[in-house]
Amino acid sequence: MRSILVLNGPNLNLLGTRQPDIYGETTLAMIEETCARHGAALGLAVTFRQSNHEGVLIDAIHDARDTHDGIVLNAGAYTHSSIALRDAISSVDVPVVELHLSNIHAREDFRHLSHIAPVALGQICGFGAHGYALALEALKAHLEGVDR
Ligand code: CA2
Repeated sequence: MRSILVLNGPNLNLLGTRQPDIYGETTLAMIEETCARHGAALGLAVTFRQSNHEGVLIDAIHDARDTHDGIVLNAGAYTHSSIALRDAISSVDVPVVELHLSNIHAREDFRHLSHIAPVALGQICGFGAHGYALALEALKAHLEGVDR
């Protein structure tokens, strides 16, 4: 069974508690449950993690080299600031789907730049929590060679 790491960055532990107009009412625990269930239906084993710390996210990406076939990454605000995260993705041979709950291109200008996008397989944004299921499907299709 293929193994996918779903990795979430800063402040996403607060999902469902504040700013529901932007990020919805779904909590991160609910998203984790959906990922596990949807992943199982797709034949994927899903490991779910969240950290508020850039270095922890970088370590998780490095560790994925030996343990996971793909990564779904919601890097939160580090998306717009972290060249170190971009370099971490470039340094491992693991496909990454960039994920955002909100449509970052329809928000403030500073959210339009993603340092992740140039080194990601693709980007999914604007579909709320459902984006995680879409990202798992995209990774499965990629890993099975459907999109080649
Ligand atoms: O839309 C997304 O998923 C984002 O990655 C979320 C980040 C934001 O900085 C990115 O531009 C887009 C912010 C996550 C903060 O999540 C909160 C959730 C509830 C309450 C406060 C923050």
